[in-house]
Amino acid sequence: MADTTYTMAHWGTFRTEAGRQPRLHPLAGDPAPSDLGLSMSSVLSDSARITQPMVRAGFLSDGPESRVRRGADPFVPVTWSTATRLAARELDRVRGTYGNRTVFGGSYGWASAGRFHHVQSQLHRFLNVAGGYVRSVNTHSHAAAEVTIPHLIGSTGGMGAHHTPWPLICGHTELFVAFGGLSEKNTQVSAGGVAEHTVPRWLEQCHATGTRFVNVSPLRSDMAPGLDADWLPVRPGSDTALMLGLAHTLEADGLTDRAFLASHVCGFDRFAAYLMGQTDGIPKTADWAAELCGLDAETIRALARRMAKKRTMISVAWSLQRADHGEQPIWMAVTLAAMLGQIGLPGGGFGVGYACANRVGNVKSTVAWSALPQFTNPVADFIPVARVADMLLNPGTPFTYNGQDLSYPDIRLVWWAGGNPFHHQQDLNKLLRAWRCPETVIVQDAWWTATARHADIVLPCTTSLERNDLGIAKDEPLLVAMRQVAQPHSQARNDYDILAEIAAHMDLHDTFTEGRDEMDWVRHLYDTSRATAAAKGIDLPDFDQFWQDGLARFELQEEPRPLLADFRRDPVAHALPTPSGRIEVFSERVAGFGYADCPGHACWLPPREWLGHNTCTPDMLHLVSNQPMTRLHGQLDNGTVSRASKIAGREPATFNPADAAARGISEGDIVRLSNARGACLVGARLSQDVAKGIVQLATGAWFNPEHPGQEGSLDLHGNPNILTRDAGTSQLAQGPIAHSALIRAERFTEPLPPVTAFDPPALLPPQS
Ligand SMILES: Nc1nc2c(c(=O)[nH]1)N[C@H]1C(S)=C(S)[C@@H](COP(=O)(O)OP(=O)(O)OC[C@H]3O[C@@H](n4cnc5c(=O)[nH]c(N)nc54)[C@H](O)[C@@H]3O)O[C@H]1N2
Ligand SMILES: Nc1nc2c(c(=O)[nH]1)N[C@H]1C(S)=C(S)[C@@H](COP(=O)(O)OP(=O)(O)OC[C@H]3O[C@@H](n4cnc5c(=O)[nH]c(N)nc54)[C@H](O)[C@@H]3O)O[C@H]1N2
Ligand SMILES: [Mo]
Repeated sequence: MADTTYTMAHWGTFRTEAGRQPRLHPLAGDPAPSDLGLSMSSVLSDSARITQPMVRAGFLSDGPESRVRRGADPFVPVTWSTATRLAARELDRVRGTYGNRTVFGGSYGWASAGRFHHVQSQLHRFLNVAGGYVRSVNTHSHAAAEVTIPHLIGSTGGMGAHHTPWPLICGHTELFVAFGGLSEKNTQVSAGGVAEHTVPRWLEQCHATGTRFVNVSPLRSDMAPGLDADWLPVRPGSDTALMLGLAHTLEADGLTDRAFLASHVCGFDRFAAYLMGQTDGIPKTADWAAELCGLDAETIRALARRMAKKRTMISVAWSLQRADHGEQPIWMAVTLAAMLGQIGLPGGGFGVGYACANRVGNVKSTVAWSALPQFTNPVADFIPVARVADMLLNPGTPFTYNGQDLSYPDIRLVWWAGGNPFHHQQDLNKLLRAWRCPETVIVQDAWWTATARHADIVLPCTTSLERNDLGIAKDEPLLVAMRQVAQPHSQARNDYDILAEIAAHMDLHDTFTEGRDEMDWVRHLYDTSRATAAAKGIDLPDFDQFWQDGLARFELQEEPRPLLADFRRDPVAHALPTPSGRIEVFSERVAGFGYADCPGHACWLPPREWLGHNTCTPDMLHLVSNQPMTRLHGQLDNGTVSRASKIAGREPATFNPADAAARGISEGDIVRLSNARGACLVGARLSQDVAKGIVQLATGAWFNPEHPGQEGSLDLHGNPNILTRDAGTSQLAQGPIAHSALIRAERFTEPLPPVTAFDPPALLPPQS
């Protein structure tokens, strides 16, 4: 056997040294390894690790009747046999009594890297074998963009499927206008794994070859200092107005590319009538925009003229569409890019998500790597992912989604594995209320996350270092043999073995496993991937060689191509799969849905909560709850890197010094952030990099209510979702709106309750 082993995580590939606390070293050649890997071994056997299966005490004694005590009850440690039988019994009871349309298995979340142990794939496979489940569609990351972009260009190109890649930005893009910045902290990760962290190097190269950057963001730190960017501290939620002001300047100055509009675009006249004020009497001038977005009109006009003169990339971070009316900045960015007429040219056009993950902007690989097959789901019902609390609270209530009139299913059993809704969902007090509705909640996780604490049956799983898997990073030329380097902690089991045992209790074992164990599956997924790659001319070693070598590198075959290059070249032969075959600046189809909150073209619809609202008072601040530098969402918050960043154990929140001074807040103070929805404690940091009127609090501090299970409880640790609003972006996409929230901040002078997020909940003696 080889003595060098490797693991792949969402935050990078590492060489591993086995041991009780395995050591991890970044992959040789990774130009910008992420510190997150340093946390991995520190959380393997920490106090937050779940040691054995657990059942909520009230559930054991009183069953579903006790569900109001979820989150407050202590847990009883039980044997695996008891836990898996109980889970099987509950699923059988619920599907037998009410049918599979009452089982929610959406189970959204990032889980872990690795093709086989991707737990959502396993859970969905298991639930499909057991008759199906209600699923969720789209992502928390970019739901509004996922739904909007296909109406505009007929695919998710420029958002997920394909971007104009870095090699065509570098050396071509003269002006890179980044709405929401290009935050290098976010390039530490990619869903499914990273081989090499290449974005910082690409950005440096672009800068060195003459690309000029504009950082349109409330945070100066959303762009690396080395890029010498112009900083336009836009008022959050107003980018659409700013882009309209830019568009108006182009029109007024005769800078719109009429020829491109005539040959490639549908419905510009309908939009132009709105832009110029013919439909509503309000011309969307730079002066009009300046009032709304907090920049001066001359800056807006100058930027528009610069954009028309230069090869310009219009980049929109995913954050902009995780906001009220999140469809609009996306639609408006595509509209603006269409007016500039550079779509399809190297370095021009638009892109949604540059620097939001390491992968975005890589040359797209066409190899379809194998994943665990899930069978088919006999249940058709679904919800847009962020509507989970609405679903649980309002069974039978109608809702709209992308032109469809649907209604919320009546959920009796929730099964969550590989995600953490008590991290990711907006308005945690509302989620807590919603979470009391289902009869049964089953959670698989390795740690006592807030979601595990709000479960009835808790099934502790292994982590990547404790099992064998196949690592493949999308659009990167590396396969990783993820060989086990640590023994499973305490009684933790692989999710696969947990589900296989539950399936056995339901006489579904063989269908679920197809007779394969862990290594059979890893080998099978590798062999089928190898065959797919071979068909594309990529030669990979056989499995035994690969497993011994630990890594398989290859050459990516694809040429870098600008987004929509063929369509640009020949818009007839390469017509887009939109109704008109063109870029739909006006969409007859979306207009036909009749949604007042998302009409047929981009427009300014003020957020219900923002600094420009007439009910907004000077004591309010806009909450930017962006992605954390020190962890992945809630993952690794218990690790060394994240813990080192805390202030008196609380999540740091960064204020502009003037806002802090006005509230008597100094660096290091404990501060209470609050609004009508909830309150939390944070540690204060002060920085001029944060625009006035803004407080920045990263997501992911484990929710730590002072009185667990009680609505309205103070969160002691600094989870922003106790403050954010849970509503859909619009009737079109129903995406989450985490970035549209106002709060108040005050020094916290009461005795400071300790943070207990990383301690296990109260446990009763084990059941024998
Ligand atoms: N306020 C605010 N909220 C946000 C956002 C925001 O910008 N602001 N962003 C949103 C976005 S973009 C996202 S993607 C979501 C992320 O939300 P999530 O994806 O739910 O967050 P994670 O912390 O990654 O949750 C993954 C969970 O899976 C567990 N896990 C890992 N590996 C395994 C495994 O092998 N088996 C099992 N059973 N469990 C495993 C981890 O321990 C962790 O608890 O948050 C959203 N929430
Ligand atoms: N280290 C690390 N990296 C991550 C993640 C993580 O948890 N940790 N999560 C990953 C995931 S799941 C995703 S989806 C991506 C998310 O990628 P993004 O959605 O781009 O990430 P955010 O950090 O939420 O937002 C980026 C910046 O947008 C700015 N912003 C917020 N509101 C506005 C606005 O109204 N206008 C403008 N112009 N700017 C605004 C904020 O200043 C913020 O810093 O990141 C990924 N990368
Ligand atoms: Mo995300």
